[in-house]
Amino acid sequence: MVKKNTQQSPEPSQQENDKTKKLESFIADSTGESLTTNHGVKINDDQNSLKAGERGATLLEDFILREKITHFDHERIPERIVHARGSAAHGVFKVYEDQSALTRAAFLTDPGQETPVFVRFSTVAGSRGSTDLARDVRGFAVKFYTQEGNFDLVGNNVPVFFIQDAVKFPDLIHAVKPEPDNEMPQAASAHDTFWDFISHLPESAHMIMWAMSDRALPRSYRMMEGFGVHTFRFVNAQGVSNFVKFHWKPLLGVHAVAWDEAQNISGKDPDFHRRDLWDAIEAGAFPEWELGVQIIPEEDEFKFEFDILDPTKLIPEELVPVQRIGKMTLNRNPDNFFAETEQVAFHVGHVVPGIDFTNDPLLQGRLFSYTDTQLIRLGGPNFHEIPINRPVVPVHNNQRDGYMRQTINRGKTSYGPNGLAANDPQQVKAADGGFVSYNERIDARKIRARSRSFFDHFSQARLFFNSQSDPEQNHIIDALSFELGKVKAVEIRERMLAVLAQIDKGLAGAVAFALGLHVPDIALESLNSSIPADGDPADYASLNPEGSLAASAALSMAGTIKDTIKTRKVAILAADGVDGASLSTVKDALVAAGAVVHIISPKLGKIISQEDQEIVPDESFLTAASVLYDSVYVPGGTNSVATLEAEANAIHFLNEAFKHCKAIAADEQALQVLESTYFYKKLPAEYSKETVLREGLLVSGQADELSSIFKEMIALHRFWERENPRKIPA
Ligand code: HDD
Repeated sequence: MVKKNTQQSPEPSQQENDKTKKLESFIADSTGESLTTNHGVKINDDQNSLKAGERGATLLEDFILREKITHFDHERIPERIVHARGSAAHGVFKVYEDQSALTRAAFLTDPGQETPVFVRFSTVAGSRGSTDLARDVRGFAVKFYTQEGNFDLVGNNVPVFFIQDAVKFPDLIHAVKPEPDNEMPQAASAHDTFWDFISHLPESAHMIMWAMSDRALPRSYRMMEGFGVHTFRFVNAQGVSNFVKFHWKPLLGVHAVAWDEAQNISGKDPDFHRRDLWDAIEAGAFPEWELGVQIIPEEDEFKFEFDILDPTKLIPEELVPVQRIGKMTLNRNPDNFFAETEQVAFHVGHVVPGIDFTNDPLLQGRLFSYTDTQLIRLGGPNFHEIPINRPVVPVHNNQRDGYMRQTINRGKTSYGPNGLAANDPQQVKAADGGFVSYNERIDARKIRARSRSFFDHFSQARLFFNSQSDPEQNHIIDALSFELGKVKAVEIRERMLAVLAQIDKGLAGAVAFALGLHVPDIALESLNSSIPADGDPADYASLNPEGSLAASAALSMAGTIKDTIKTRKVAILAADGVDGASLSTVKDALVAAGAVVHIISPKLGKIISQEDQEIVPDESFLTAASVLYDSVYVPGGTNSVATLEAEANAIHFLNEAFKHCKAIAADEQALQVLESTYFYKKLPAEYSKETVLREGLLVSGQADELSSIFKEMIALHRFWERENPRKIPA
């Protein structure tokens, strides 16, 4: 049996798989055990150091003290240079149907095979202790423990990247990290060095649109898409290759929070995403994604308006549909954050037979960086022996020794060929599963250069902007106005406006207005500063063709799944004298549909309903905040309503929920609470269901009817149209 967390996840049988069984032998459980030193000596006194007399000096001889302090002094390892802040979970992956026509990767050919996975989500720029709700790209790294070795899909929640060549990665990260003189700001791109760099690098324009969109403010890790970003290859048993782009599609839909809300969450609960993932898994609401692939036959490599090796480009789903080929379910929280989440070592170069690389220059550079970074972060070449990194299949080779070696290799030979051990371990024929690189033909001169096919920097940025709904476009304008507003150097702001003008004149104009500037007239040819010393600027000028696709629905979040309230958090505001029947009818209906419902009252302890029943609140107004919930319900009950009406925190809760465009419902008896809010008097008292589902505000005396419409409202997630007046003073 797998050792469980103190809070037990349901259905433990589902959680046992090859990887959890292997991990089991490393798990230590101190329940009922004696306290010992690291060398197994039982400890009698862990309260006092060894001294010369009761008041005397501590003795150097105290090996128990020395060992304990020394270990403590060495507890920290360097955090990841990027993606330092993360959270992870265990799970499983299953392919729906045999994909052997496309790939020989065994885990994608056998629908009966359940492959264990470990998935780590992360922000990029912030330190380990930074907030989850920073405006940032999110890492989405999946380790598949397959029967042919580990395959790591190290992706992001955005399908493109800032740069086209790995040689620019250190520059990008130096620019976005806190500035080197004063180490500010933490976990934020809203500062001069980032925008200075971006304004000189037009290849980042497309990624910037994504990073300034609501994609950078996910409601939950469980509600994000994931992308492998690069074009990879699938290779089948016959050696036939197809290009492939990987996608993760969340079954709960793709949802975001508002920027003002994100900033507030960062104060109220900087662990918001970490807690959300943990709580959902503990509650048995296992997060699920479908694995999607876009397949591009080898002969179609050059049929697109962009280069499929360029990581700043996506392949619109209208051109190549995403086929959903399998499902991943996360069903177990880690036992130990450091041992698993911190020590897991992902590498884009961990592939299995049937999956191979392309010549994308960003991917090629990544193939070097990931092992190198683990060497410094985990302290030596044996990081693959750390339990979370071990494959579920045996490892045999002639690599030996090094810091912290765990394996005890028997025998005299650690070389091949050898005669003493009959050449063991043996190489493996391709037909028996030996990895063979795809034999791509390469016939080229050795040069430092970039293909002109990589120089269309704006048409997909424009495609993305044009594909957004009105509220999403407004959010991009607001985000750019915020970020550039935080930039001190006016010339950086102006240069960025010139870049934005290449994407969309209206966008540039709106941001310029917010900044109190005019869009400068900087010619397309002079936007790119990423030119070699001997390069002719004309050769490096950006291209900006119109692009034949006007919009792509898949790029907007507006049309995402909106038919479930599973795991959505609902606050019920209540005080003594609450109408217990109205409260429990609504609560029970929401819980039955999978929502998480918390009762929030002026104080903790208990409240007494008008029916004289005790109700235990989950939070008080001191410990809760509207930004931690997706919607609010106010039940009736004369005394409760009177208390809430006079409770400034309750009114603020509602005002803020309204400002952040959330579903709000109230019993008819609670109308006076709503009337104390800023927003209620602005709205008509009577609604049709259609208006309710447009406005996200419902008042009804019928708890049953209210529950059913309220569920539809919560599923819609947000009512962004409310932002138009933008006058809510919460
Ligand atoms: Fe990277 C970590 C994703 C480009 C160098 N990267 C890292 C992680 C993710 C990504 C999700 C965190 C893994 C974890 O949870 O432990 N990186 C990407 C994507 C990229 C990308 C989607 C572009 C398509 N990365 C990239 C480049 C380089 C790196 C171009 C260097 C040339 N990335 C690293 C790294 C990290 C890393 C320094 C830091 C920690 C680690 O590797 O294990 O090697």
